[in-house]
Amino acid sequence: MNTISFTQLPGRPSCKVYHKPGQEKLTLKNVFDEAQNILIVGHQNPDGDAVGSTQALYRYLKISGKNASVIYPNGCARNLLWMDTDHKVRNFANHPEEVKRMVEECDLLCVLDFNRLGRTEALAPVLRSKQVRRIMIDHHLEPAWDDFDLGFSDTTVSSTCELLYHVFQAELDPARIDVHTAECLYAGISTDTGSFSYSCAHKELFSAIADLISKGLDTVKVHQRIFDNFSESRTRLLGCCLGERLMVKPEFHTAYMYLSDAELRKYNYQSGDTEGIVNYGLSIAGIRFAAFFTQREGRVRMSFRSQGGIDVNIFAKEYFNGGGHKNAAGGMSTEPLEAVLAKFEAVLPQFYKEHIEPHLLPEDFE
Ligand SMILES: [Mn+2]
Repeated sequence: MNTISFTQLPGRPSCKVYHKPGQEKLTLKNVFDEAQNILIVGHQNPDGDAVGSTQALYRYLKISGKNASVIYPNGCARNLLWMDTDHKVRNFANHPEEVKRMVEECDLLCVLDFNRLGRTEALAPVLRSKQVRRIMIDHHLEPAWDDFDLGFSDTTVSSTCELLYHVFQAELDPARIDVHTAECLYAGISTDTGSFSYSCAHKELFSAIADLISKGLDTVKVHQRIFDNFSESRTRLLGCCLGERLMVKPEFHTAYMYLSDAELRKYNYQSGDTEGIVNYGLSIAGIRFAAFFTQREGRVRMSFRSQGGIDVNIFAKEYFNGGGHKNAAGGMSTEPLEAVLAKFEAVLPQFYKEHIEPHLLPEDFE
């Protein structure tokens, strides 16, 4: 068996740096210097961290005089579009031929906020077919190292945007971070931490934000653009979830919500409208595991969030073809919504019995 060896990002021992065997001399700076046409890729259903990190790197490369573009497998939420100031982002679902041509013409692929090409779903075969250097910068568990020539992986950071900030410091030229780059980095950090409510209790994150503020970042402005920018129908959709679709299982410290495709249509669902809704489950006293199910395009997508020792990465992997982080993960099923919900309730006792020791449940904060 081949063992993979890693180096560390200077100054950050928690960030593993991977080099494909034989390519140990590659540095991020050299790779960018040698590339003419850089394509930056986000994951399926790009969230605030995906859009923030890809747009921040795009901006940095543009300021560095590089020709760069950003693509996503499908569209992002309306409240994230302000980050694409050049209106150059293309998504594969709406512009398949144009995106194929962009992949064909690039000489470097950079993937951010995911760590295996499969996360781009329908776009993955297009990316795989292009023989070109691939770079990965990400904070999720278990990267598919073989997919990349050079990889930066730190699972202790709040977000890919936080990691990208550290990569700028250690490997690139932080003086080129301008106000807009700072805004994009902050957008990813604030969304991936649920507005600084989880994964954010480390001083390095706040030092980074202090530095971004010194570059002109207005945190209030970014917060309003992202969190106070929903459509009326999205707010009513949230009301439907909380009022009519909330199930609480106190014996398992669990709450879940679900939406069928009929309900999504009723509330004029737009991409990104269900982002963050899962977290409301955790706002109930005593609830440590929250799940959210949406039925769309013949699939049920799931978001899992937890607190403390409840490992939803294990849960998502074991029962719902998914994964992610210990306290935030996702899953997918092609079964009908009713069957998925029934399975969820059925596997809870088993999951608790096998994976949750009573002492791992965090104490109530009363
Ligand atoms: Mn992220």
